Amino acid sequence: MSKIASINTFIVDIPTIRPHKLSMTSMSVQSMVIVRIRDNNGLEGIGEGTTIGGLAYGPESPESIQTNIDKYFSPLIINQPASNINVLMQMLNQSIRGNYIAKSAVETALLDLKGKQLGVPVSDLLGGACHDKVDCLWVLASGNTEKDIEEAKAMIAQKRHCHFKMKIGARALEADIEHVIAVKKALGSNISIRVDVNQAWNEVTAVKGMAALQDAGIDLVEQPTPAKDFATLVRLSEKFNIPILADESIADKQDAYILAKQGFAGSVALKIAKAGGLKGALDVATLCTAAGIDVYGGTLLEGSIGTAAALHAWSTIPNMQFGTEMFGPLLLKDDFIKKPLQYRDFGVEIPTLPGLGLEIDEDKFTHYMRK
Ligand code: MUC
Ligand code: MG
Repeated sequence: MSKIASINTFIVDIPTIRPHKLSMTSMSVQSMVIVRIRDNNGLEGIGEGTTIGGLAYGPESPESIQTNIDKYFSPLIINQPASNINVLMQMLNQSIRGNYIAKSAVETALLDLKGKQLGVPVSDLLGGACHDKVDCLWVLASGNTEKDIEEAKAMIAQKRHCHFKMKIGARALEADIEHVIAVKKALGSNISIRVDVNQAWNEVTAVKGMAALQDAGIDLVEQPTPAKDFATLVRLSEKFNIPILADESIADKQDAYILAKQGFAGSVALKIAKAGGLKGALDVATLCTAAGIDVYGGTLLEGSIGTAAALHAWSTIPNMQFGTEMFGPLLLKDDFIKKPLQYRDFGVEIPTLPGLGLEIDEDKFTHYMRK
Protein backbone atom coordinates (compact mmCIF):
# COMPACT_ATOMS: atom_id res chain seq x y z
CA MET A 1 0.00 0.00 0.00
CA SER A 2 1.33 3.45 -0.89
CA LYS A 3 2.06 5.70 2.08
CA ILE A 4 2.99 9.36 2.44
CA ALA A 5 6.76 9.25 2.98
CA SER A 6 7.68 12.95 2.93
CA ILE A 7 6.15 16.43 2.67
CA ASN A 8 8.41 19.35 1.77
CA THR A 9 7.50 23.01 1.27
CA PHE A 10 9.37 25.78 -0.55
CA ILE A 11 8.70 29.45 -1.25
CA VAL A 12 9.45 30.40 -4.83
CA ASP A 13 9.62 34.10 -5.77
CA ILE A 14 9.26 35.09 -9.44
CA PRO A 15 9.04 38.73 -10.65
CA THR A 16 5.97 39.85 -12.61
CA ILE A 17 6.28 41.17 -16.20
CA ARG A 18 5.05 44.59 -14.97
CA PRO A 19 3.61 45.99 -11.76
CA HIS A 20 0.11 44.53 -11.23
CA LYS A 21 -2.01 47.16 -9.44
CA LEU A 22 -5.06 46.17 -7.40
CA SER A 23 -7.10 48.36 -5.06
CA MET A 24 -5.27 46.99 -2.00
CA THR A 25 -1.71 46.44 -3.27
CA SER A 26 0.67 46.63 -6.19
CA MET A 27 2.52 43.42 -7.03
CA SER A 28 5.97 43.20 -8.63
CA VAL A 29 6.82 39.69 -7.55
CA GLN A 30 4.71 36.60 -6.92
CA SER A 31 5.57 34.33 -3.98
CA MET A 32 4.32 30.77 -4.36
CA VAL A 33 4.42 28.06 -1.72
CA ILE A 34 5.19 24.79 -3.50
CA VAL A 35 4.34 21.54 -1.70
CA ARG A 36 6.11 18.35 -2.77
CA ILE A 37 4.68 15.10 -1.36
CA ARG A 38 6.43 11.78 -2.00
CA ASP A 39 5.05 8.30 -1.50
CA ASN A 40 7.13 5.30 -0.40
CA ASN A 41 7.49 4.23 -4.07
CA GLY A 42 9.24 7.50 -4.94
CA LEU A 43 6.34 9.05 -6.88
CA GLU A 44 5.86 12.76 -6.25
CA GLY A 45 2.76 14.98 -6.14
CA ILE A 46 3.11 18.77 -6.39
CA GLY A 47 0.79 21.52 -5.16
CA GLU A 48 0.78 25.30 -4.87
CA GLY A 49 -0.56 27.74 -2.29
CA THR A 50 -0.43 31.34 -3.44
CA THR A 51 -1.96 34.63 -2.37
CA ILE A 52 -1.59 38.27 -3.44
CA GLY A 53 0.60 40.88 -1.72
CA GLY A 54 1.61 39.12 1.51
CA LEU A 55 -1.32 39.71 3.88
CA ALA A 56 -2.95 42.42 1.72
CA TYR A 57 -5.55 40.15 0.09
CA GLY A 58 -6.41 37.64 2.80
CA PRO A 59 -5.46 36.21 6.20
CA GLU A 60 -2.78 33.79 4.91
CA SER A 61 0.71 34.86 3.82
CA PRO A 62 3.28 32.73 1.94
CA GLU A 63 5.22 32.44 5.19
CA SER A 64 2.17 31.35 7.24
CA ILE A 65 1.18 28.83 4.56
CA GLN A 66 4.65 27.28 4.65
CA THR A 67 4.99 27.30 8.46
CA ASN A 68 1.51 25.90 9.04
CA ILE A 69 1.95 23.06 6.54
CA ASP A 70 5.33 22.18 8.08
CA LYS A 71 4.29 22.45 11.73
CA TYR A 72 0.62 21.41 11.75
CA PHE A 73 -0.43 19.69 8.49
CA SER A 74 2.51 17.34 7.89
CA PRO A 75 2.53 15.53 11.26
CA LEU A 76 -1.18 14.69 10.81
CA ILE A 77 -0.80 12.89 7.48
CA ILE A 78 2.80 11.67 7.27
CA ASN A 79 3.03 7.83 7.08
CA GLN A 80 -0.73 7.63 6.38
CA PRO A 81 -2.02 5.73 3.31
CA ALA A 82 -1.70 8.08 0.33
CA SER A 83 -4.56 6.90 -1.84
CA ASN A 84 -7.68 8.06 0.04
CA ILE A 85 -7.70 11.85 -0.33
CA ASN A 86 -11.12 12.25 1.32
CA VAL A 87 -9.81 10.60 4.50
CA LEU A 88 -6.58 12.62 4.48
CA MET A 89 -8.42 15.94 4.00
CA GLN A 90 -10.86 14.97 6.74
CA MET A 91 -7.91 14.40 9.10
CA LEU A 92 -6.66 17.88 8.29
CA ASN A 93 -10.10 19.53 8.49
CA GLN A 94 -10.85 17.97 11.89
CA SER A 95 -7.75 19.52 13.47
CA ILE A 96 -7.12 22.66 11.43
CA ARG A 97 -9.49 25.59 11.02
CA GLY A 98 -9.32 27.97 8.07
CA ASN A 99 -5.96 27.93 6.27
CA TYR A 100 -7.78 27.36 2.98
CA ILE A 101 -4.84 28.23 0.75
CA ALA A 102 -2.58 25.78 2.59
CA LYS A 103 -5.30 23.09 2.38
CA SER A 104 -5.67 23.74 -1.33
CA ALA A 105 -1.91 23.31 -1.85
CA VAL A 106 -1.87 20.00 0.04
CA GLU A 107 -5.02 18.66 -1.65
CA THR A 108 -3.55 19.56 -5.05
CA ALA A 109 -0.33 17.65 -4.29
CA LEU A 110 -2.35 14.61 -3.13
CA LEU A 111 -4.47 14.70 -6.31
CA ASP A 112 -1.34 15.02 -8.49
CA LEU A 113 0.23 12.06 -6.68
CA LYS A 114 -2.89 9.93 -7.05
CA GLY A 115 -3.25 10.82 -10.73
CA LYS A 116 0.36 9.76 -11.31
CA GLN A 117 -0.16 6.53 -9.32
CA LEU A 118 -3.18 5.64 -11.48
CA GLY A 119 -1.85 7.11 -14.75
CA VAL A 120 -4.83 9.48 -15.20
CA PRO A 121 -5.20 13.28 -15.26
CA VAL A 122 -6.61 15.03 -12.18
CA SER A 123 -9.76 15.89 -14.17
CA ASP A 124 -10.47 12.13 -14.41
CA LEU A 125 -10.22 11.86 -10.62
CA LEU A 126 -12.97 14.51 -10.48
CA GLY A 127 -15.26 12.56 -12.83
CA GLY A 128 -13.86 13.69 -16.17
CA ALA A 129 -13.36 16.86 -18.23
CA CYS A 130 -16.28 18.33 -20.22
CA HIS A 131 -13.87 20.57 -22.18
CA ASP A 132 -10.36 20.29 -23.61
CA LYS A 133 -9.90 24.09 -23.51
CA VAL A 134 -11.56 26.95 -21.57
CA ASP A 135 -11.83 30.69 -22.29
CA CYS A 136 -9.25 32.82 -20.50
CA LEU A 137 -9.32 36.59 -20.01
CA TRP A 138 -6.41 38.94 -19.28
CA VAL A 139 -6.28 41.50 -16.49
CA LEU A 140 -5.32 45.07 -17.36
CA ALA A 141 -3.73 46.45 -14.21
CA SER A 142 -0.74 48.56 -15.21
CA GLY A 143 -2.47 51.62 -13.73
CA ASN A 144 -1.94 53.55 -16.98
CA THR A 145 -4.69 53.97 -19.60
CA GLU A 146 -2.43 54.08 -22.68
CA LYS A 147 -0.37 51.09 -21.50
CA ASP A 148 -3.55 49.09 -20.81
CA ILE A 149 -4.90 49.83 -24.32
CA GLU A 150 -1.60 48.88 -25.94
CA GLU A 151 -1.40 45.69 -23.88
CA ALA A 152 -4.99 44.68 -24.76
CA LYS A 153 -4.49 45.34 -28.48
CA ALA A 154 -1.36 43.17 -28.51
CA MET A 155 -3.24 40.32 -26.76
CA ILE A 156 -6.08 40.51 -29.30
CA ALA A 157 -3.63 40.56 -32.23
CA GLN A 158 -1.84 37.46 -30.84
CA LYS A 159 -5.24 35.72 -30.37
CA ARG A 160 -4.26 35.26 -26.73
CA HIS A 161 -7.17 37.04 -25.01
CA CYS A 162 -10.28 38.88 -26.19
CA HIS A 163 -11.93 39.48 -22.81
CA PHE A 164 -10.40 41.83 -20.26
CA LYS A 165 -10.84 42.61 -16.58
CA MET A 166 -9.69 45.99 -15.29
CA LYS A 167 -8.57 46.51 -11.73
CA ILE A 168 -10.09 49.65 -10.24
CA GLY A 169 -10.92 51.06 -6.81
CA ALA A 170 -7.55 52.53 -5.80
CA ARG A 171 -8.31 55.97 -7.27
CA ALA A 172 -11.24 58.37 -7.04
CA LEU A 173 -14.39 57.06 -8.74
CA GLU A 174 -14.36 59.70 -11.51
CA ALA A 175 -10.75 58.88 -12.48
CA ASP A 176 -11.49 55.13 -12.52
CA ILE A 177 -14.62 55.54 -14.66
CA GLU A 178 -12.76 57.77 -17.14
CA HIS A 179 -9.98 55.14 -17.36
CA VAL A 180 -12.42 52.27 -17.98
CA ILE A 181 -14.45 54.20 -20.58
CA ALA A 182 -11.28 55.17 -22.47
CA VAL A 183 -10.17 51.52 -22.67
CA LYS A 184 -13.67 50.34 -23.67
CA LYS A 185 -13.85 52.98 -26.45
CA ALA A 186 -10.38 52.16 -27.76
CA LEU A 187 -11.08 48.41 -27.96
CA GLY A 188 -14.59 48.61 -29.42
CA SER A 189 -17.95 47.06 -28.68
CA ASN A 190 -16.98 43.44 -29.56
CA ILE A 191 -14.41 43.24 -26.78
CA SER A 192 -15.78 42.32 -23.35
CA ILE A 193 -14.58 44.56 -20.53
CA ARG A 194 -15.24 43.72 -16.89
CA VAL A 195 -13.99 45.51 -13.76
CA ASP A 196 -12.83 44.27 -10.36
CA VAL A 197 -13.18 46.78 -7.51
CA ASN A 198 -11.77 44.41 -4.85
CA GLN A 199 -14.16 45.71 -2.14
CA ALA A 200 -13.04 49.35 -2.41
CA TRP A 201 -16.46 51.07 -2.69
CA ASN A 202 -19.16 51.75 -0.14
CA GLU A 203 -22.77 51.39 -1.25
CA VAL A 204 -23.22 55.05 -2.25
CA THR A 205 -20.09 54.99 -4.44
CA ALA A 206 -21.09 51.61 -5.84
CA VAL A 207 -24.51 52.93 -6.94
CA LYS A 208 -22.85 55.84 -8.79
CA GLY A 209 -20.09 53.65 -10.20
CA MET A 210 -22.32 50.82 -11.39
CA ALA A 211 -24.70 53.26 -13.11
CA ALA A 212 -21.79 54.77 -15.05
CA LEU A 213 -20.31 51.36 -15.91
CA GLN A 214 -23.70 50.06 -17.04
CA ASP A 215 -24.10 53.08 -19.36
CA ALA A 216 -20.61 52.51 -20.76
CA GLY A 217 -21.40 48.91 -21.77
CA ILE A 218 -19.18 47.21 -19.21
CA ASP A 219 -20.17 43.53 -18.88
CA LEU A 220 -19.54 42.70 -15.22
CA VAL A 221 -18.64 44.35 -11.90
CA GLU A 222 -16.63 42.18 -9.53
CA GLN A 223 -16.79 42.59 -5.74
CA PRO A 224 -17.73 46.29 -5.66
CA THR A 225 -18.27 46.41 -1.87
CA PRO A 226 -16.77 44.80 1.28
CA ALA A 227 -16.67 41.01 1.37
CA LYS A 228 -18.80 40.50 4.48
CA ASP A 229 -21.55 42.94 3.46
CA PHE A 230 -23.85 40.47 1.71
CA ALA A 231 -26.92 42.74 2.09
CA THR A 232 -25.36 45.48 -0.07
CA LEU A 233 -24.32 42.97 -2.72
CA VAL A 234 -27.89 41.67 -2.86
CA ARG A 235 -29.37 45.22 -3.06
CA LEU A 236 -26.96 46.15 -5.87
CA SER A 237 -27.78 42.96 -7.77
CA GLU A 238 -31.49 43.88 -7.58
CA LYS A 239 -30.93 47.49 -8.64
CA PHE A 240 -28.78 47.05 -11.77
CA ASN A 241 -28.87 45.02 -14.96
CA ILE A 242 -25.08 44.92 -15.12
CA PRO A 243 -24.25 41.62 -13.39
CA ILE A 244 -22.17 41.40 -10.21
CA LEU A 245 -19.44 38.81 -9.71
CA ALA A 246 -19.04 37.96 -6.02
CA ASP A 247 -15.38 37.16 -5.32
CA GLU A 248 -13.98 37.84 -1.82
CA SER A 249 -17.53 37.39 -0.38
CA ILE A 250 -17.58 33.70 -1.29
CA ALA A 251 -14.88 31.34 -0.06
CA ASP A 252 -16.72 28.09 0.54
CA LYS A 253 -20.12 26.45 0.15
CA GLN A 254 -21.45 27.91 3.43
CA ASP A 255 -20.82 31.45 2.12
CA ALA A 256 -22.48 30.55 -1.18
CA TYR A 257 -25.50 29.12 0.64
CA ILE A 258 -25.97 32.28 2.73
CA LEU A 259 -25.62 34.64 -0.25
CA ALA A 260 -27.98 32.55 -2.40
CA LYS A 261 -30.56 32.43 0.44
CA GLN A 262 -30.47 36.24 0.67
CA GLY A 263 -31.56 36.45 -2.99
CA PHE A 264 -28.30 37.32 -4.77
CA ALA A 265 -28.57 37.17 -8.55
CA GLY A 266 -25.29 37.23 -10.48
CA SER A 267 -22.13 35.17 -10.64
CA VAL A 268 -19.62 33.75 -8.16
CA ALA A 269 -15.86 33.53 -8.72
CA LEU A 270 -14.62 30.05 -7.79
CA LYS A 271 -11.06 29.81 -6.52
CA ILE A 272 -9.42 26.63 -5.28
CA ALA A 273 -7.41 28.78 -2.84
CA LYS A 274 -10.55 30.30 -1.28
CA ALA A 275 -12.38 27.00 -0.96
CA GLY A 276 -9.59 24.86 0.51
CA GLY A 277 -9.05 22.95 -2.70
CA LEU A 278 -10.55 21.66 -5.92
CA LYS A 279 -13.31 19.66 -4.27
CA GLY A 280 -14.37 22.60 -2.09
CA ALA A 281 -14.50 24.89 -5.13
CA LEU A 282 -16.61 22.36 -7.03
CA ASP A 283 -18.96 22.17 -4.00
CA VAL A 284 -19.43 25.96 -4.33
CA ALA A 285 -20.19 25.45 -8.03
CA THR A 286 -22.84 22.82 -7.29
CA LEU A 287 -24.51 25.00 -4.68
CA CYS A 288 -24.50 28.07 -6.96
CA THR A 289 -25.83 26.15 -9.94
CA ALA A 290 -28.71 24.84 -7.82
CA ALA A 291 -29.54 28.45 -6.83
CA GLY A 292 -29.41 29.73 -10.44
CA ILE A 293 -26.11 31.56 -9.86
CA ASP A 294 -23.49 31.36 -12.61
CA VAL A 295 -19.91 30.41 -11.71
CA TYR A 296 -16.61 31.70 -13.04
CA GLY A 297 -13.11 30.19 -13.01
CA GLY A 298 -11.10 32.52 -10.76
CA THR A 299 -7.42 32.81 -9.81
CA LEU A 300 -5.36 34.16 -6.92
CA LEU A 301 -2.61 34.73 -9.50
CA GLU A 302 -1.09 31.31 -9.01
CA GLY A 303 1.77 30.07 -11.16
CA SER A 304 1.55 27.00 -13.40
CA ILE A 305 0.90 24.42 -10.67
CA GLY A 306 -2.04 26.20 -9.01
CA THR A 307 -3.38 27.26 -12.39
CA ALA A 308 -3.24 23.71 -13.79
CA ALA A 309 -4.99 22.39 -10.68
CA ALA A 310 -7.83 24.89 -11.07
CA LEU A 311 -8.07 24.13 -14.80
CA HIS A 312 -8.63 20.44 -14.05
CA ALA A 313 -11.48 21.44 -11.72
CA TRP A 314 -13.06 24.02 -14.08
CA SER A 315 -12.89 21.51 -16.96
CA THR A 316 -15.52 19.40 -15.18
CA ILE A 317 -18.10 22.26 -15.04
CA PRO A 318 -20.44 22.08 -18.06
CA ASN A 319 -21.07 25.86 -18.46
CA MET A 320 -19.42 29.05 -17.26
CA GLN A 321 -20.95 32.14 -18.88
CA PHE A 322 -17.97 34.39 -18.19
CA GLY A 323 -15.28 31.72 -18.68
CA THR A 324 -12.08 31.86 -16.65
CA GLU A 325 -9.14 34.11 -15.74
CA MET A 326 -6.46 31.41 -15.49
CA PHE A 327 -3.69 33.63 -16.88
CA GLY A 328 -1.46 33.65 -13.73
CA PRO A 329 1.64 32.01 -15.31
CA LEU A 330 1.60 34.62 -18.10
CA LEU A 331 1.97 37.44 -15.56
CA LEU A 332 5.31 36.01 -14.40
CA LYS A 333 8.66 36.68 -16.07
CA ASP A 334 9.69 33.02 -15.90
CA ASP A 335 8.45 29.56 -14.96
CA PHE A 336 10.04 26.52 -13.30
CA ILE A 337 7.82 24.06 -15.20
CA LYS A 338 9.36 22.24 -18.18
CA LYS A 339 6.41 22.35 -20.60
CA PRO A 340 4.22 25.37 -19.87
CA LEU A 341 0.42 25.44 -20.10
CA GLN A 342 -0.76 26.01 -23.68
CA TYR A 343 -2.54 29.32 -24.28
CA ARG A 344 -4.11 29.62 -27.76
CA ASP A 345 -7.18 30.96 -29.57
CA PHE A 346 -8.25 33.12 -26.60
CA GLY A 347 -8.19 30.20 -24.19
CA VAL A 348 -6.02 27.68 -22.36
CA GLU A 349 -5.83 23.93 -22.85
CA ILE A 350 -6.66 21.49 -20.04
CA PRO A 351 -3.55 19.33 -19.43
CA THR A 352 -4.04 15.66 -20.28
CA LEU A 353 -0.94 13.91 -18.90
CA PRO A 354 -1.21 11.97 -15.58
CA GLY A 355 -1.80 14.04 -12.45
CA LEU A 356 -1.65 17.78 -13.05
CA GLY A 357 0.37 17.05 -16.21
CA LEU A 358 3.36 19.20 -15.20
CA GLU A 359 7.04 18.49 -14.59
CA ILE A 360 9.34 20.69 -12.48
CA ASP A 361 12.57 22.01 -14.02
CA GLU A 362 14.81 21.41 -10.98
CA ASP A 363 17.53 23.91 -11.98
CA LYS A 364 15.04 26.74 -12.36
CA PHE A 365 13.19 25.68 -9.21
CA THR A 366 16.42 25.91 -7.21
CA HIS A 367 17.26 29.23 -8.83
CA TYR A 368 13.95 30.90 -7.79
CA MET A 369 13.59 29.09 -4.44
CA ARG A 370 13.81 31.44 -1.43
CA LYS A 371 17.05 30.62 0.38
C1 MUC B 1 -9.05 38.98 -7.75
O1 MUC B 1 -9.52 39.62 -6.84
O2 MUC B 1 -9.80 38.69 -8.66
C2 MUC B 1 -7.49 37.72 -10.05
C3 MUC B 1 -7.00 38.32 -11.15
C4 MUC B 1 -6.20 39.40 -10.73
O3 MUC B 1 -5.59 40.18 -11.44
O4 MUC B 1 -6.23 39.49 -9.41
C5 MUC B 1 -6.87 38.34 -8.91
C6 MUC B 1 -7.62 38.54 -7.67
MG1 MG C 1 -11.52 39.57 -7.71
